[in-house]
Amino acid sequence: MWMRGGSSKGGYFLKGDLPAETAARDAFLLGVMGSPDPRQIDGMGGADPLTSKVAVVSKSAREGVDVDYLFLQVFVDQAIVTDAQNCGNILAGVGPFAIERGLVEARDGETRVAIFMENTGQVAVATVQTPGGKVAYSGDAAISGVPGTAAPVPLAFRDTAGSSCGALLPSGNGVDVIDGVECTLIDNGMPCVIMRASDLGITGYEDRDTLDADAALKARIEAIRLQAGPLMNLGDVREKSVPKMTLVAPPQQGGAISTRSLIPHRVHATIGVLAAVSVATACLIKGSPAAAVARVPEGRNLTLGVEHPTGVTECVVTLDEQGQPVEAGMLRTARKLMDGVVFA
Ligand code: NQM
Repeated sequence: MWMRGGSSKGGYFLKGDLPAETAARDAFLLGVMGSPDPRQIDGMGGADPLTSKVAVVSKSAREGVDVDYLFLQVFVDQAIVTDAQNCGNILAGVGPFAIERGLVEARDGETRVAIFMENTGQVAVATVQTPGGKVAYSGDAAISGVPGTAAPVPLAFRDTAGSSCGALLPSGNGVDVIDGVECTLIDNGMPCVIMRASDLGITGYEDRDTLDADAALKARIEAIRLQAGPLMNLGDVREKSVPKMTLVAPPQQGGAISTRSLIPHRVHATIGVLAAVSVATACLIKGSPAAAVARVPEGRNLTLGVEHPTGVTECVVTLDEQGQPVEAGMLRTARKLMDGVVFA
């Protein structure tokens, strides 16, 4: 099934329909997407990392969990398929897909689907609109980066701190200096390196194409990323899609912070779901580059607007009594685009 999940798009497969062996599965998926090729002309991929994504879904044997979800990023112009990151946008389509395929029984009204995210080992809960026991895709919810409105799919995350890196701040510091640039190395669901845009000589309000065309800036950011990888317990990240690189600036649209994200080599049209949660969390770390530019409300249940090139993504972060993040939530939507047979 091909679906839009949040502001991403990709193929959703039942695990049992794919080759069991990893190399054969990856070769099949590269063929499906038409990679490696910058245009992905011979496949389903949309010549953009945001539309070259795969969800592999199966019924879960875990207590209290409905389905297991493995996210795979199929690189556009390299023959790489990686499970080294999670994806909270593609996650938004997993609940509807699981119901459509009969892995989860729908209730009349709405159906809660507990999803084990295999990439990082946490559970997310998606609430899917199911009037009359059927998935509804149309509705009134709007998310930035997607035209029009659709049925809401709220997502709730718990225990995402250190999902891939073992700790919220894997280097043990709120701020590290790499190549003379202050960085926060953080993982609250997505490993991210957060830097002040002004420290890299830009405003942080440039559009996607302008930043994508700046080869010197991208080379400087990649040099920082390769050094951050080992500090974040991610090892050699040359062939990995993490950590994501986020440039921050003061908010301009009433949100908490403005962002431009590289995922990690192309500039994101918006920002990833879990990346937004990680950036929102970084705003709460005293002395960090994000905190220096952010406007953060008071309280323990915080709605933080993360501004990006095409709008604002609102995250809700709940803190415990010690001020540590314990839960995060975000509104997404999803849409079934096509159900059929794909050829590799
Ligand atoms: O951060 C893109 C996306 C993502 C990831 C990426 C995501 C997340 O927007 O949870 O959703 O960072 O590669 O789809």
